[in-house]
Amino acid sequence: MSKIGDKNFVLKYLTQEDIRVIEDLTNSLKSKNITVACMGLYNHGKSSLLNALVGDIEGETFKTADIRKTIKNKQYTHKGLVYVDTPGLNARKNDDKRVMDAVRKSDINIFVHNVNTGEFVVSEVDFFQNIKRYWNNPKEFVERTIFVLSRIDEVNDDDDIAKAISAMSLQIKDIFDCEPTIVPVSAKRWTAGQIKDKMLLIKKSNIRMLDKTIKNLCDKYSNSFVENRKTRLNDKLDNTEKQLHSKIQTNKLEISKQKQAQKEYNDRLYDDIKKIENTLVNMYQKLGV
Ligand SMILES: Nc1nc2c(ncn2[C@@H]2O[C@H](COP(=O)(O)OP(=O)(O)OP(=O)(O)O)[C@@H](O)[C@H]2O)c(=O)[nH]1
Ligand SMILES: [Mg+2]
Repeated sequence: MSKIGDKNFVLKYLTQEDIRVIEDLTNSLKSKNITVACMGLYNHGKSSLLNALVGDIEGETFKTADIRKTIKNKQYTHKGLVYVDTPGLNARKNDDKRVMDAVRKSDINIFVHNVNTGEFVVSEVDFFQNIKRYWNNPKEFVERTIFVLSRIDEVNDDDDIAKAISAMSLQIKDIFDCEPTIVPVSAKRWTAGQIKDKMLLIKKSNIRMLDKTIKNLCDKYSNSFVENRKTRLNDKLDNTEKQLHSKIQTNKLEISKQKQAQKEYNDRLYDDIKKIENTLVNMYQKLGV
């Protein structure tokens, strides 16, 4: 068996996480669908929004509630788009990892932000800073992300919506140095509009506008999705190679340290033998043997 085919050998030098990421990225190359990942803080309305986007009035496709409902990434395919729902950022330790998993595999992102909190809060900014730190091309993240200002039915004054949008825009520009696309929506109005057959409510929900924005992004970037997926896989492979090289250097250093230590030990032993021999010679001389 070749070394790389030996699981124990691979796990000694690469983490299980590395292997999973490489497998995920390789699989994403085979997929013909466009993946839309939805993310944001706990309870900000991600699952409700996705239900509206896939046309589910009952809200059964993606589970929603006031208590924490989404614990795993869940995906659903609708009209050629794979919508991925993720657990709330910062809700639990492993949740952010699940969100990062989804972003890594997605072609388009929807970042949901609750209008009631005003501008992006610290944990959202931390998430963006992490993207900036670990993504090879952070601007590309903003270009293929739609920032959604959710639950707009809960504010009475349209000025508050405008203020939140300009504050969010400034924050994104500050971090990524590029302009975000921000769409204010209300999943609640969309559901009510559908149930009561009220066009005005549906229009004011802005869900159709969001749907259009997603389709436009799909058209704009359709040629680069496969290229992006390849780039992400190559970047990961490059990083893994660098990681392995650095392990080789560490191991070489360790071997040379051990050799040096062994040499010093041998030298000390040799000195001791010499001392014992000299002592014996002296003793024999004193005894006149
Ligand atoms: N008023 C109003 N409430 C909403 C809207 N969208 C969602 N909600 C409510 O917000 C709460 C959370 O909605 P979810 O869609 O489950 O939120 P989530 O972000 O998926 O939550 P987690 O998966 O637990 O992180 C529920 O009580 C929803 O009814 C909206 O547009 N307007
Ligand atoms: Mg949810």
